[in-house]
Amino acid sequence: MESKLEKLRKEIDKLDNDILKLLNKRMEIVKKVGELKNNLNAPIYRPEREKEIIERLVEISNKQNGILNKDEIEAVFLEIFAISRALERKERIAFLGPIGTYTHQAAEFKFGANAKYLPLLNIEAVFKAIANKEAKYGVVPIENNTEGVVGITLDSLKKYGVKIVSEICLDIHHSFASLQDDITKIKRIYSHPQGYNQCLNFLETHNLLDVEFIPTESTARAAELAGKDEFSGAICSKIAAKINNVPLLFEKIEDNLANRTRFIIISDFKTNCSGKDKTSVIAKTSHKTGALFELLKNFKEKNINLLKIESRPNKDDTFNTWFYIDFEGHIDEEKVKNIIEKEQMIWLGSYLREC
Ligand code: PRE
Repeated sequence: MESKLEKLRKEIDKLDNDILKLLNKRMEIVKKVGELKNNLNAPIYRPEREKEIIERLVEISNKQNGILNKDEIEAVFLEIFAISRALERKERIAFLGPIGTYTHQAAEFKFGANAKYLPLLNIEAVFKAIANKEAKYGVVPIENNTEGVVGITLDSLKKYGVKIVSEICLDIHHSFASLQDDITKIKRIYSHPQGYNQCLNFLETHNLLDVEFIPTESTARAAELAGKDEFSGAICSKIAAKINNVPLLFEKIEDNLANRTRFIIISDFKTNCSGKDKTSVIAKTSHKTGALFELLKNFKEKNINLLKIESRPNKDDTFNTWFYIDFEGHIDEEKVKNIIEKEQMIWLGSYLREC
């Protein structure tokens, strides 16, 4: 067995040497691309190009009956792209922290483990960091399929004039972590309100709905607090519990096991058309009969598929609202550009549709 294993390992070593040689060669070319982009002050992150590369490789792999599937190829190349981007220009990525949040997980998924991260304690601070150029990219949650939209993210998109350049969908699994192994002794539960509301069945089943709920700015902060309070529990991610040394009492406690959150990456530039894009806008309608109907009719007439429409309050002394709308297409397409201009919508970004 040992000699057989050694033989196979030797083959692996040889291939690893080749992979490393090719990776170094790739990174030398990437550095040249970086120099070009830096001279022109052009954006480093080009999601449409990354998509093109992955699609090409998956096709080649399928033709060659390669053992790797699409997800595996994507996982390897997303890491390669993340390292490439960091080599081209080391850019800071702000996210809704602290370390250990689901948003941190989403940021690492896109930018890799080696990027320069800036954890910030609330969503608006991430928007401010992009608007003030303290970070190039920001990662924030925008909606969850159990709880709906994150209002502060929609309001900040309206307020700060930053652009959406990408989206990420993550499966979200909550855990119940506590220093206490007897659940009946728990006196306080820490969590972000969205996390708490996603686990109501679990809380009811374990008679925890009457226990004091202390809302926190993030599920990671909840884990931190539960790590200092032996009569408490936190609803948080597995990673946050681990970072704060709080044992897991229960896992996957969310009501909806298909619980997913959509995150957006915000920045200050326009991404190119990929052929499978989504556009986000803000629209306002007047207080006239059929005004919303007239707005939506445009989409039907131009054969544009609406993906989401959400109304948000103006927050002034009226009860007037504005609309956040997602639809298929890219602003570089004539019909998309026309509808935005005609309805005087505020363009928030056109980006590769991944959710
Ligand atoms: C590269 C890196 C970053 C971009 O997001 C897309 C692709 C890559 O590693 O292939 C290279 C690059 O910067 C580019 O093609 O524009």
